[in-house]
Amino acid sequence: MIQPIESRSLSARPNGTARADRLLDPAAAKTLLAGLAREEGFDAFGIAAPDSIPESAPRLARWIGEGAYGDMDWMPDTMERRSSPASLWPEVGAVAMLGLNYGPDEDPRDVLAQRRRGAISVYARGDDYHELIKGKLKRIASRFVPKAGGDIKVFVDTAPLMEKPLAEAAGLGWQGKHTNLVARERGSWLLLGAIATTLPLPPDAPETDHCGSCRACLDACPTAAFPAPYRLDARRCISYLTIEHKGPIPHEFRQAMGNRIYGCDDCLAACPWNKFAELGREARLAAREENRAPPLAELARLDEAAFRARFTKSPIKRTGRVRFLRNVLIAIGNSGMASLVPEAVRLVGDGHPLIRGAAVWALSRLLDWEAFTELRARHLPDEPDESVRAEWLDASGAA
Ligand code: B12
Ligand code: SF4
Ligand code: SF4
Repeated sequence: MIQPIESRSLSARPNGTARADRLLDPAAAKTLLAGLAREEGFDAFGIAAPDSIPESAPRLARWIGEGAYGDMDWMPDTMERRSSPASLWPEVGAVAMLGLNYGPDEDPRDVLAQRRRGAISVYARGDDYHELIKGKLKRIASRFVPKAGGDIKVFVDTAPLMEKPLAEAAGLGWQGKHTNLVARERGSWLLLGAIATTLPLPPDAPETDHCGSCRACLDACPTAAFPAPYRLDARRCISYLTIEHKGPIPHEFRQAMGNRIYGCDDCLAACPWNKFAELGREARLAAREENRAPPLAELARLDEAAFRARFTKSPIKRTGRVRFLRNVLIAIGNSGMASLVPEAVRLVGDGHPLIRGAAVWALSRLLDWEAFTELRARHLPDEPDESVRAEWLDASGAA
């Protein structure tokens, strides 16, 4: 997953120091790097040559041309540099791709049937992997450079680097029809990080596609977000809608969201290669108990301070209370639970229009016509925000 920060790349050596000479031959440097990656707990490692993904640039350009990035404006803004590692860093000699297995200890789809509870995607149930992987990569870099020489930059998710095609080129797995990397040894549950070096490390053989005629992930998607195999329209994806999208959730997707309040794992979990999945070994990525199936009522009561305290060190914190409560209210609207009405009624009076609008929609689904119109008469005349007024009026037809 992502966050709209330009780049998390960092140099392993202090600014201003002269470039280190090559101290090891490329094969020995690769062996050293692979060993350090293993010591830091990475489960997969491979090297991609900087020019190994020539087909990615036109595919990225097409994806952006179609507007599939939604309001993730940093995608078109960085397209040029994202197209290949050499556009991002002309001196790059090789890109090491590293994978961290985060295989869950339960089927993440089980919680989807528990309508008074929220579903948080597997990667977000523990600590934020960006910080975790960044720390690991920095430690590897600081041990590698003094012995092997060269310059180095590390990347986790947010830099303009196409991690999935590079990981495929490095032999870690292949980009499945759901567009994520799948590995024969562990299925879909792998988070990626990258180490770029000026050293010309010998590349690994790319992995080949093992999807065959399967289309389980495509059929599993609740919002039909795949216009074709291997292509995702982020605007329709619940992961994008619940994490990245800033405005109200488009009406078209609200029911399909069910109780998914942060990310979505349906296409990943559907993959038959997960039969080889193993439990993730990194304790900090393991699910916190309170994030497995949190009661929606409990989440709806989080004020700003409680939200920040509950999601310390979690990726959810970066999305913020407002968007998170918007998602919780959509799930409340889908719950069919009259017991959740008081939560939504209270949030109709929230200070933020995104929350008020989602609360109106939830109530339009949970209240009968009489109760809804009575509430509308109380709130609509004083509602200053155009989008919330529209929710009251739209919902009137539905209630
Ligand atoms: C933007 C982004 C998103 C967006 C868009 C996702 C997308 N598929 O593009 C949204 C918000 C939707 C998202 C969601 C998720 N994300 Co995300 N995301 C990214 C990010 C930052 C960039 C991805 C990107 O470049 N997209 C642009 C498109 C054009 O590139 P692409 O997906 O590689 O598309 C390729 C295919 O379409 C293919 N293609 C196109 N046409 C054709 C035709 C044929 C025949 C073939 C073979 C291929 C093909 O070529 C394209 C280029 O290689 C990466 C981190 C990074 N820096 O790479 C993480 C990343 C991809 N996300 C990740 C994760 C974990 C997720 C979620 C699972 C989180 C969740 N549980 O909610 C979901 C999965 C949704 C899904 N099915 O993709 C991981 C994936 C790890 C892995 N094993 O692959 C990454 C790598 C982060 C990380 N460092 O670990 N994400
Ligand atoms: S993450 Fe969910 S909504 Fe997004 S493509 Fe996969 S199944 Fe569809
Ligand atoms: S579910 Fe099937 S089509 Fe989708 S990535 Fe897995 S093997 Fe490929």
